[in-house]
Amino acid sequence: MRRELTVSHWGTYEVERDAAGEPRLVPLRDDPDPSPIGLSMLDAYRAPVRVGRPAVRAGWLERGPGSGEGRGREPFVEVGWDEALDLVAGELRRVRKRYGNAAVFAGSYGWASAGRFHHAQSQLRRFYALAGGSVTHRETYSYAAAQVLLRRIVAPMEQLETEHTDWATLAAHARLFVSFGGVPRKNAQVSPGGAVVHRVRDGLARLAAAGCRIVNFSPVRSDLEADGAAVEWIPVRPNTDTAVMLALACETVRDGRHDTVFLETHCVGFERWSRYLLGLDDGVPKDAEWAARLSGVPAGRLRALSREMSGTRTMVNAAWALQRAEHGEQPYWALVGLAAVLGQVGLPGGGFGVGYGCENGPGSRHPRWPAARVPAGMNPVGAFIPVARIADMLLHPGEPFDYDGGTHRYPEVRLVHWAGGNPFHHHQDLNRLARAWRRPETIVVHEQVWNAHAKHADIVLPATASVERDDLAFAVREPMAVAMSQVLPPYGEARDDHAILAALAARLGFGDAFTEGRGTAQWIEWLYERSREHAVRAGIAMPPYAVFREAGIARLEPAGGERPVVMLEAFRADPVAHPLATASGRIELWSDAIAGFGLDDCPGMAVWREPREWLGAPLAARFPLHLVSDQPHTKLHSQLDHAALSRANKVAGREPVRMHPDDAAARGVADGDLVRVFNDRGACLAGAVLDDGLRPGVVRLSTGAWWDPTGPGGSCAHGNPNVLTRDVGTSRLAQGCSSSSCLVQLERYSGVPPAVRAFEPPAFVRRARG
Ligand SMILES: Nc1nc2c(c(=O)[nH]1)N[C@H]1C(S)=C(S)[C@@H](COP(=O)(O)OP(=O)(O)OC[C@H]3O[C@@H](n4cnc5c(=O)[nH]c(N)nc54)[C@H](O)[C@@H]3O)O[C@H]1N2
Ligand SMILES: Nc1nc2c(c(=O)[nH]1)N[C@H]1C(S)=C(S)[C@@H](COP(=O)(O)OP(=O)(O)OC[C@H]3O[C@@H](n4cnc5c(=O)[nH]c(N)nc54)[C@H](O)[C@@H]3O)O[C@H]1N2
Ligand SMILES: [Mo]
Repeated sequence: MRRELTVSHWGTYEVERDAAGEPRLVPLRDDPDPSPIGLSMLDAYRAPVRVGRPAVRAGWLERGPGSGEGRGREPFVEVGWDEALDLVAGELRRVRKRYGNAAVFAGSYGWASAGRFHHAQSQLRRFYALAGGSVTHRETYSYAAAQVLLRRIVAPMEQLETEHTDWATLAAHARLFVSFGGVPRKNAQVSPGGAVVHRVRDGLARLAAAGCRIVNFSPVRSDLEADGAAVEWIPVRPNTDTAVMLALACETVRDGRHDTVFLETHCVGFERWSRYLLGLDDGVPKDAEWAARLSGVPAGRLRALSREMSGTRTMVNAAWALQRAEHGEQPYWALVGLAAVLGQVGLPGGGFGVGYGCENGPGSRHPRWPAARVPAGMNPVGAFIPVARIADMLLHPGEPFDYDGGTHRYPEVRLVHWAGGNPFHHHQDLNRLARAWRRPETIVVHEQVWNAHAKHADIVLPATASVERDDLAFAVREPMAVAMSQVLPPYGEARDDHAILAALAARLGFGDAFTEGRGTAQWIEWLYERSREHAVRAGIAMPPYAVFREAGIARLEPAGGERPVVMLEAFRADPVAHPLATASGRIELWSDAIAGFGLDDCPGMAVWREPREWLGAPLAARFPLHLVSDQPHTKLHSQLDHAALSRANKVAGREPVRMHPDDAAARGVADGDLVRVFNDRGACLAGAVLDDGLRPGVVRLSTGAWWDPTGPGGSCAHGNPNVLTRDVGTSRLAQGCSSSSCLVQLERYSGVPPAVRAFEPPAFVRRARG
């Protein structure tokens, strides 16, 4: 009998059916540490907050494009599919004819769902390549600063991320593992495209069992918990990691413990960077005392750690959260610089990590090979934005912005088309985004649920969930390909993104080009066969499609077995034969190119620059708490916030905000109290949880609570931290998001608690008679 499986970013699940055929999900038996996030998935995808029918904002239907001030306020009118698709096709035709394709934004950032074929962005990209193009985005919310920086100074982030030294090699060789921002198991629940085997718990346990010492610089103790190990927790002040790393490098150099040979043969720019570290030009040595004042970490501990690091095989790692901050380029450049000074880059167990624990992938030994994707085609429109500059684009059309050494202009966007992402979850300063969102003439959204993103659209097209589709799952460095089976019928009238776009393409005259005459089943087989060809070239044998479909799973085993992975091993062994793709072919501790851009907020080497919002800033007098808005452990971003697991974690019906007992006592707040978190940008309600595993002065409100601006004065009644975060680029180099640099104040909420309306669909009305 055919084995039924379904795949989500947070895990692979077997489908069991009772006598009546009712499905139930259980974790894949090969998974040693399954994530609970998926277990309440089936119920959640049957909840009434699903979008069941196409719907159009009443004001848009009556008055046509424009009238954006009604978004998020006006009721919706449900319409049939044909009418909805005709409206979207008509709008696309109108806007393209009148203003050209550069007036359409289909950058549509977001995680959507696992599954290669039904990946919403892939489908949308393909659609717009055939439709004459659209404005798109560059880089990610996850790690834009690292992406733009690292390719210039060491190697592309995408390469490094999939090339982390594996856990077994670390256990065999590393004797000291120093992490900034931990190795959070909560985050390693996910792999984009589908986690299969969760390995971080065992990886850390193995490291500890082998006697490797583990040190965690983080405002949050639980960011690094290894079974069977005493982890040293150093509660660093948020956003000061750069200072700590500079000091660790400075102390090493000052003592002459640095690896002069490695710096000579594999790096450029050490001369200049060491002058900065030692303070030869500015008179300020970036030593342990200097860093202690900024970071709150005792100077003695930093000096001792620096000695331990250079005498031991050491891995230094940084979470991505560090670079989602103002000047987020700097901690990553300093991390690479510190590893270069220690001289262990490319050795087993040594060097640097750029995200152990951020996802399940880093540290895997399973082979990396390029599985096939839906062919994207070419987008002829050149206009783009750095992904996190969406509100700037809408508010400042035609104005210039800097990015990666160039100056570009924001396009004038009239139509926004989004599928598979939730800007009303992911963007900073949501009140500002909502203002920007009034500007376009028309906003079309494919959504599964009536979240704030759907509620702020003009035309909402109901999309199926992954459990409602057959598909094919492959994720980077996961050990298996999985045949996904449809577990549930589509909710209401929901359709697959592919089907929606195929119907639009047919209306616009390129239906056959979009589908290439293939149905869904044929596309899935086509993707499998293309992937199989790639696999064979990488030395991995995969079964014929029919066998795979029946078995549900194909193991991706390379001929000759899996091999240890050591990041930058070949470059280390022979930097002449295997140069890096940087301008010099080496690690750049000084970059002529970046220096040449003349950016005051990102000069030619790793430096300390104060963010505008951190605990050392003047603003801390009014807003004395640093907000950590990390990834939620009970969901993926905003996805499944309405499911049982996430709801069970709420406090007083709101997202929990964790704070140190001293900070709570100073404000008269008790565990379980409703509190108001606020700054000049906005406010939200949240439920207090006291936690001595936080650095005092730091509060932690994880992301993902659906934005619900129905609280007092338009505040969020539910606890979305992005009403508080600042919408500013990391620097003029990368323009990434700066969600980690945010100051707030908090008080006990004594008013009448407003109801949480986040999970209620909008109001619907019948069409006005005309
Ligand atoms: N303050 C703060 N903000 C952050 C971060 C932070 O650390 N702090 N992290 C940032 C990061 S790293 C990221 S990656 C972003 C994440 O931001 P997003 O990826 O935008 O967040 P999701 O909630 O996953 O949004 C996915 C949306 O797609 C919908 N969806 C799922 N599957 C499908 C499908 O098949 N078709 C369609 N049409 N829709 C589908 C879901 O219902 C959901 O609304 O958030 C960023 N924002
Ligand atoms: N369960 C779950 N897992 C996820 C996701 C999810 O939504 N849910 N999202 C996924 C995505 S899209 C991404 S990009 C990754 C993100 O991976 P990360 O960026 O690593 O995730 P975060 O949880 O934001 O941050 C990790 C930890 O860094 C710490 N931190 C914050 N600021 C600082 C600082 O200034 N200094 C130091 N030293 N530490 C700091 C916080 O305590 C936090 O717990 O996670 C992925 N994993
Ligand atoms: Mo991300």
